[in-house]
Amino acid sequence: MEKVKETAEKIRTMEIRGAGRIAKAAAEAIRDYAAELEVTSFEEFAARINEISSYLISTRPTAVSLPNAVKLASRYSSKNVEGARQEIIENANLFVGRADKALGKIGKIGSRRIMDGDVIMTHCNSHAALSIITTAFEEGKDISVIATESRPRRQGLLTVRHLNGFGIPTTLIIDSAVRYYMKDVDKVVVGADAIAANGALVNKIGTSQLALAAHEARKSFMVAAETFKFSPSTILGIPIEIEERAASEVVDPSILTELSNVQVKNPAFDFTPAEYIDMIVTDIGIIPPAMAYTVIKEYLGWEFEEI
Ligand code: RUB
Repeated sequence: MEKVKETAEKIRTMEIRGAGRIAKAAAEAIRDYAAELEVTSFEEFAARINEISSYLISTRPTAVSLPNAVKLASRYSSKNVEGARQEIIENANLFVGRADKALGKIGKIGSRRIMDGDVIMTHCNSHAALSIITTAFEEGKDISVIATESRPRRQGLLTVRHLNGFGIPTTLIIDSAVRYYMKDVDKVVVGADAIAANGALVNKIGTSQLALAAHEARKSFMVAAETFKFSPSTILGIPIEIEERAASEVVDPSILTELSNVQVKNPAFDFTPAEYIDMIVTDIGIIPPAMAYTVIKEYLGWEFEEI
């Protein structure tokens, strides 16, 4: 239990962050918990796995990769403890292996759409988006990147550090400079925390303004998303919850004590409508946003009663 709590805390405090890494960490936590779980009955085993699954899912509400990973990892059909334990270990390992492979596939497929000389704008810190950019560069394409700072947590600093490590020429800008620089951009490449059944994208707050500016300037807007970022519950009409984070991430709380009429809002993600998205690069190929429903039904293998 202690190890799961540690992982959950790291996800909550964003020491582990980014939808893909959150998913992998949760699958590994369930696997390790199941492997060491000491119980006296199968019913107790099932109840403890359920409890730990809900606990992990509660850490961050928006990234659908988290409940998807937990569901895929904690599946079992055996009706005895040892059988179920082995199934969970195997399913969790399968998920982690597939997640790692998916990043490579997205990089390979997406990089084919990056041309020599392209200037790419990206937002926040997405390993899927970075996989496309670094693969294109390693293929010998002469590209450069404009990366947003991504207030308030400044994940853009992680992105520029990553790109610098590859030797990719990179410009760091503040979020409000996105439209100003769009004229210099050829393609926007961003990641995903969730993709709804109607093809709408949920990603770091500010993503929709990149999409809007790209649309206005007729620049291509590409999303990099593993299939486990697609949201099954949106088929049933359950909306994706946007995480609201602490005001202290935006402004020093001592300033607010003097300003009794002021409140701070800090949504961590926003929605980009499907019509602003040119393509979604997934591990099963490039798809239009209109195919989101098919991905959920065909590739996530979700049954309606399971949702
Ligand atoms: C991170 C974020 C990323 C997606 C995709 O938000 O919005 O773009 O999670 O990342 P936060 P990846 O920092 O709040 O977790 O492609 O690495 O899964």
